[in-house]
Amino acid sequence: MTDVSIQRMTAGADGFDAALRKLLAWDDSVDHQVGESVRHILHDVRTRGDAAVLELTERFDEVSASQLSDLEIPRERLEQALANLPEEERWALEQAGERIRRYHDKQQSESWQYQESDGTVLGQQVRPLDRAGLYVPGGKAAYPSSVMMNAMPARVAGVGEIIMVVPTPKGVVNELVLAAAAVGGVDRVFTIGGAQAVAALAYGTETVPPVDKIVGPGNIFVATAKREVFGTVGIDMIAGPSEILVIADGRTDPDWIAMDLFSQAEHDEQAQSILISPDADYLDRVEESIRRLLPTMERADIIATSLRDRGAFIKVADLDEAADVANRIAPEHLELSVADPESMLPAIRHAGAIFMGRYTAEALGDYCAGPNHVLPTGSTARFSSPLGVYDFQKRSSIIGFSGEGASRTGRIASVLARGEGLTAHARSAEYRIRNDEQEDSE
Ligand code: HSO
Ligand code: ZN
Repeated sequence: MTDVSIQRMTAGADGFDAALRKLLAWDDSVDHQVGESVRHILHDVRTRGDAAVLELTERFDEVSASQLSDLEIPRERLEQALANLPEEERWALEQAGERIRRYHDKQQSESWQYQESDGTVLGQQVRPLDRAGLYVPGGKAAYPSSVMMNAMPARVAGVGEIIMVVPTPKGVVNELVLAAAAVGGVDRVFTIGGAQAVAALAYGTETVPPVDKIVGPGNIFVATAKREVFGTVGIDMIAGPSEILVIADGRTDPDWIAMDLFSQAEHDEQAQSILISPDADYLDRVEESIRRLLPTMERADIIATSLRDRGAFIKVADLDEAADVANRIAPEHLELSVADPESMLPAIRHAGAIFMGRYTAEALGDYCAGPNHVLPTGSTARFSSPLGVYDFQKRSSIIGFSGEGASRTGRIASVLARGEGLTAHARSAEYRIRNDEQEDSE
């Protein structure tokens, strides 16, 4: 039987602060060698375009083609992948897509304007990005759900064109990923990956059009490449390993909680699952469930390593203290497995997504609840938010002065500009100042 041990901590006890800091410590420093080779690849693609992408794809994925356009999957092929899925899978994908779209529709932000009494108009105009790039990992980390979670908000935002890249090592194509691209409304798909695909999206090649923002998860090479091209294009967050924090009042079936902890632990060895409860006996009972259920899991080894290396059970005095600890952790996913989650909600300040009550398994949020599953990890929920429609839109300020407004406000600008020693600014404003206070209404 797979052995498992999870460290126990008591909030407020001696050494708790240091232990918590150690638990959350996460080294995301980029390996020097990886940085070097990524920069080399970026430069190569930037200068040699298609030819470099083709060579690198042959080297890393063992896929060869005489021209890059041969690595594009036509849109009809995506629709075909969807149509050919087993009925049940297509149903689930479409249902999830529908729920995700409906939720994201709510995130539309409106342009606005207001008028001042002298006729001056000020406002903000919201516009979608022209083109977004979506990176999808190949192999075992290729999640169709992530394709939808990344594509859907872009589609809802009104992005002009969504370009997806997905490596197909040895030419193996994941049909579910293609089907999810169809549901998510992806426009073009290229079967390229790694830093070379990020470079192609950022700089453009003869065949791949340059995008304005790159989103989606990837391995260390992809993450490093995204960091490097940031500035040339926008990027989403750099996602760390999955995390779940469960606050339990001690009255949820311990098997449910054990499985909720497993559900993120099974993502990878570095994933983090933490349980907080005021009830010490309950922590024992969840541990018993873990011992009994773990051997039944396909990914038992990954789960055991994740729980041993990064998991924790934290005993608190009460639910108020639980909320305090949760805010310090600022988890990606927070389950409030308590009788009255609503009453705890005001105390929660930092969490990517909050799952309310015993019936709300985090796994539903990963697939089909509706909200996005691309969430801030590594305590970054302190300052960032789920991926959303707003990530694919930007705002322009609107400024329109009437003659009277320019005259009045120009006096302010003139004083401030002279204070900064910028005479052209000052005079530009002053030209429009009227000396006679007589009105006209242009
Ligand atoms: N829990 C992951 C997303 C995911 N889960 C995809 C299953 N498939 C994000 O932390
Ligand atoms: Zn998950």
